[in-house]
Amino acid sequence: MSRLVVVSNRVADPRKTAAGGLAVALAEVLNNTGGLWFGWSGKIVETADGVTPPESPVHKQHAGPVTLATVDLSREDHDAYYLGYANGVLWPVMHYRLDLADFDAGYISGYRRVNQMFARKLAPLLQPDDIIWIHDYHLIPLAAELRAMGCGQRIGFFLHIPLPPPLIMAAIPAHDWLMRALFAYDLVGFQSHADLLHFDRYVQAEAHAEQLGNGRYRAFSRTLVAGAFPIGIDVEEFIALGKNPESVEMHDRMRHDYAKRKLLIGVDRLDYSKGLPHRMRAFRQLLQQYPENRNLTTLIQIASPSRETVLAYGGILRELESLCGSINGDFGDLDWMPVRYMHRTVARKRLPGLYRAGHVALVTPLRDGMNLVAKEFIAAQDPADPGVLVLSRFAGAAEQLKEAILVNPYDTEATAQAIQLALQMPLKERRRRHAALLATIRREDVHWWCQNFLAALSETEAAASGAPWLRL
Ligand code: GDG
Repeated sequence: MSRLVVVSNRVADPRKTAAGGLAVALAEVLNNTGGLWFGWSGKIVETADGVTPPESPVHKQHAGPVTLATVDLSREDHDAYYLGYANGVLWPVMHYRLDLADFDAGYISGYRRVNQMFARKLAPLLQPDDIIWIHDYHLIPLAAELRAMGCGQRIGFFLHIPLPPPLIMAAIPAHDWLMRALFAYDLVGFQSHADLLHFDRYVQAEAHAEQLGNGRYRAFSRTLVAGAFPIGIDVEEFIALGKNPESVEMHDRMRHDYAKRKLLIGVDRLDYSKGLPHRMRAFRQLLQQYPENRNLTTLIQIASPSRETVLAYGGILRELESLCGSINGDFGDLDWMPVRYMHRTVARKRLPGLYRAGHVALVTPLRDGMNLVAKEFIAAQDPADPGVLVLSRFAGAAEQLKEAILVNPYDTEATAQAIQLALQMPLKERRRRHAALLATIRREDVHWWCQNFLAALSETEAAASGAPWLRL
């Protein structure tokens, strides 16, 4: 059996239980095959102005049969690659937010430099029959860099975030370079069929790719397979997490403290793609349009800190604080605060209890690759008395979770109506929808996702038989 090599911007220690669903799933596959996980260590090496820092050595650590190999980044590389190009250009554009993109011409050279450095450090660690799985928008050109160094192994890529329609993608000055870099992979996976369709339209229009059937595309003298592989969660692990004392205590305390009220729950990284201000406006509309909810409904919004050094994130924080303050000021009472907003992270072992205490979850991103919170909320519910999921139609998860109440988060009134419907939903209907949703996330869980992707990758034609890769 081939060894699996996973590459992602950050590497998680598979032995630590705090790691999320993705880390757990990848760790499981890595544990089975005895694999290597390569990425950035999270450390930034500071150097004096004008001094070129020495290149980072590879730090190796063994976690059972898995080797974790990491490299540090210099401040300059981190700022251009991670803050600049990945999170200042690719993240906003791929979430359809051209208005927030910072197309500073200097970022792309840092992005490329770090991908080249990753390739230089990774190549000597590779074995001829390794299967390599590269993750996410930070590392799009990594396979091209590896190919230019002569790597002929099978290489797959999974994009965790959306791929926008061709004309939005085309706003990135180097979009053709990025798309060409994708053709260095043997398999490219997207979260949803919508993303796959955008890829199909892009490569046919901009790269004149030939469609060979069965998801195969030919361009730049290379053939790749593209497909939709919606990521799931480890449902059984999440259900088990919900039985731990911290989670049970969280649930009981919330239901006790809010005994007279219905709870709406939102759990998101504080990110402009998650639609938090739109959600607050819909909640305000709910209180205006359906005054019977006043004093009887509380929205608990966790907005965990994220990428605080990226400029665009300061604005969303201030906007959210101001909206929550004004809702509480306008509608609150001496014994009722309509919105409890927390700009902090809740311990993972408490999350299932928080979700289970919710009568309704508000998962209303403006655009999202998948959205795992929606799936975690379903897994955490009591099947006998489940809460209701209000889900944005713009989350990748909406393609699978048809029994949620799907909303357009830009439509404040319709979203308020949907929340009202969720709050009023009879038990029988809640149970019916929840049973169907739980069956879906169980069937299409994170292990299904991993296995499908790796099976599709091992079925691709070996890259070694393709044309030699010319440096981009
Ligand atoms: C990217 C894509 C795609 C959140 N707050 C807390 C907390 N979380 C955890 C959730 C969940 C994860 O973070 C968030 O996952 P999402 O899928 O919602 O979103 P992104 O972070 O944007 O992830 C996304 C995903 O990659 C996977 O491919 O679905 O579309 O953007 O697991 O539980 N965890 C803890 N405390 C918090 O306060 N412990």
